[in-house]
Order: sequence, then structure tokens, then C-alpha cells
Amino acid sequence: MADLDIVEGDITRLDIDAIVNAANESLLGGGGVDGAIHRAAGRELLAECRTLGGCPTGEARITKGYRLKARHVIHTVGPVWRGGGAREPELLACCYRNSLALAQAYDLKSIAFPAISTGVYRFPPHQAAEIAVREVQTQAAAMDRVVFCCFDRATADLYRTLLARR
Ligand code: AR6
Repeated sequence: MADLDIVEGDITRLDIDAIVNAANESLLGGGGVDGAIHRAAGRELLAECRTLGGCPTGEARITKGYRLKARHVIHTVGPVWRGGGAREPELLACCYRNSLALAQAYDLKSIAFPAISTGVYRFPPHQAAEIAVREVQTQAAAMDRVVFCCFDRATADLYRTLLARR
């Protein structure tokens, strides 16, 4: 089983095999963590993303990391929260599962996730963290290290509480 770590701060700074991007279906950039990753990686990332032809919600795609310390970016598209009755929990779980499957297919050993869908897409942070921890605990058998990268203290505290319960 992988080591599970919580890091508070900017995911673009991490020296790790892959960082996960909370993208949108176009894969052509946006705000939040997506904007930060594209700014830090440089224009070459956008050029590679243009070749991918987008990504449906719940799926994942991999690119190089370009100017990032991270060797790869795994782009996944979280669900927009619409009240919980539109398969949002299942789709968010798919984001974690498909990102981990892609990382393991590329033989990557370490990966960092942001709190997918909990920003502009308004997924309730506690429920999102429960899904993230559950999927990582069951789907990361071939990884050495999985990081939950939290942009603020409140998010990090959610993960601390959940991991302490293990
Ligand atoms: N490092 C780590 N986490 C971050 C960073 C960062 N540099 N910046 C923000 N976060 P969001 P979503 C946290 O809105 O809800 C984009 O426009 C943030 O505090 O980035 O999945 C895309 O193009 C929050 O906890 O992603 C899509 O259109 C988490 O990352 C849309 O937003 C996710 O917030 C995706 O929305």
C-alpha cells in the first residue's frame, strides 16, 4: 500500500512523478488549479493538450510536465455539483480511479491530487475528501506515494481527520 501524505500548498511546486489537474472537458485550460498548472508548465502543455481532443467527465488523460518539476500531468475532469442526484459522487470516484489506473499503466510511483471539483465546480468538500481517500486506499496498490495536495488549511484538516480514522 502506498504512503498517503497531506501537503498544504501549491501543487505546481511538487517534485513528483505526476500531478493531477482538475481540468474541464476541453482540456484547454481555465482558472483555479488548472490555470496555475498551465502557467507553471508553459505553452508546450497547452500545445500537447490541443492534440488530445478533450476528455469526458470522470475520465483522465496524461501529458508531459514540461517546465514543472513533476514529470507528468494527469488531466481529469470532475463533475459539476448539481445537488448530488446527477451521479456526481460516482463521477468523482471515477476521476480518482482513472487517474490512478493511468499512473500505474505508465509505471509511475508517486502522484499528487488536488481536491478535484471542490472549487468552481462546488462539490461539497467533506464528501469529496471521503471519496478521494476511499478510492486511493483501494486503487493505488502499485504506487509508492500518494499526496493529497490541499490549497488551504480547512481542506487539509478534512483529510487529516479521515486519514487518522484508518
Ligand atoms: N494547488 C493546489 N490546489 C489548488 C491550487 C493550486 N495551485 N489552486 C486551486 N487549488 P478548482 P474544480 C484548489 O476550482 O472545482 C477550472 O477553471 C482549490 O482551492 O481549481 O474541479 C477548470 O478549467 C480547490 O480546493 O477546480 C474547470 O473549468 C481545488 O483546487 C474548473 O475550474 C479545486 O478547485 C474545475 O473546477
